Amino acid sequence: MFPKKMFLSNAPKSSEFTQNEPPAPTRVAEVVVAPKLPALFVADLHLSDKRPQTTVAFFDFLSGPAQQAGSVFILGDLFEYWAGDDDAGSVFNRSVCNALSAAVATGPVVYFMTGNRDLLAGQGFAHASGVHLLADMVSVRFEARTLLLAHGDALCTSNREYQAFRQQVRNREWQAGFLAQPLEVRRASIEKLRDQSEAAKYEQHAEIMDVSTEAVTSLLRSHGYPTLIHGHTHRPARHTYLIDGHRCERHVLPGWDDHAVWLAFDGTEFSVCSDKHLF
Ligand SMILES: [Mn+2]
Repeated sequence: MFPKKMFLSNAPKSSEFTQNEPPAPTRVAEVVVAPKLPALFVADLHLSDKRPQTTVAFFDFLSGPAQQAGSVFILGDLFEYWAGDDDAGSVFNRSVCNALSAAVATGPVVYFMTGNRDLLAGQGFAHASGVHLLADMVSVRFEARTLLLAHGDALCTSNREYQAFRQQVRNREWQAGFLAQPLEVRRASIEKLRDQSEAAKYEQHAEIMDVSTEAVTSLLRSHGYPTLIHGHTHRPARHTYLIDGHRCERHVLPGWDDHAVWLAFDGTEFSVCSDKHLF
């Protein structure tokens, strides 16, 4: 995540982009009905040309386990950063899009929602990669069970400064202003901010970097007590809650670090899988 004040200071003033219309709203699904099973869930791969082993693990995942799946859900932060859909042409990003495209052609339906790192991935990315775009918070409905999917950062409500920043960078007008800058300028801004963000993390208390129990409880209650799956916090776990007499689960997806790791759902049971166990 980017520190609020630095990111905002790099954005153009609104008067500088009044000539530009905000980008067209990206078409995203808020409900997926009965996707093909088994379904695999991944998040927080943080792919970049500086993490070649993780990138290879993702390509092997796409050409291996994903080919046996009915659907793959990528719940945000697939990329370490994405400076805009005109960034799809860089050598690295193109290689990831091509790998996704090849996987989709022969295997599963791949769904993607943005995280805080790749927030600007939209229709251009979807066209280049063959993925279906999802809203951040999507309901996946099976006959007897509903899964609620999110990146997870919206649930970290104890971090008020971050939530204010999140709201701002999701504003279409703000995004139009940022995207109006040349690609190289955007890349440089994000690189700089990412370094500062890494340093800033150590100043935060551990609790406010995690999801808030109140936010999770409220969300599960308002959605009819589904099973929640999210990433972002890099705190993999399977939590259970008893809310209003209903048993609910929250699966937190792990971040990737050189190896592929995913959650699999066969329609009844969940299992955590990793490429470490394949060889
Ligand atoms: Mn994240």
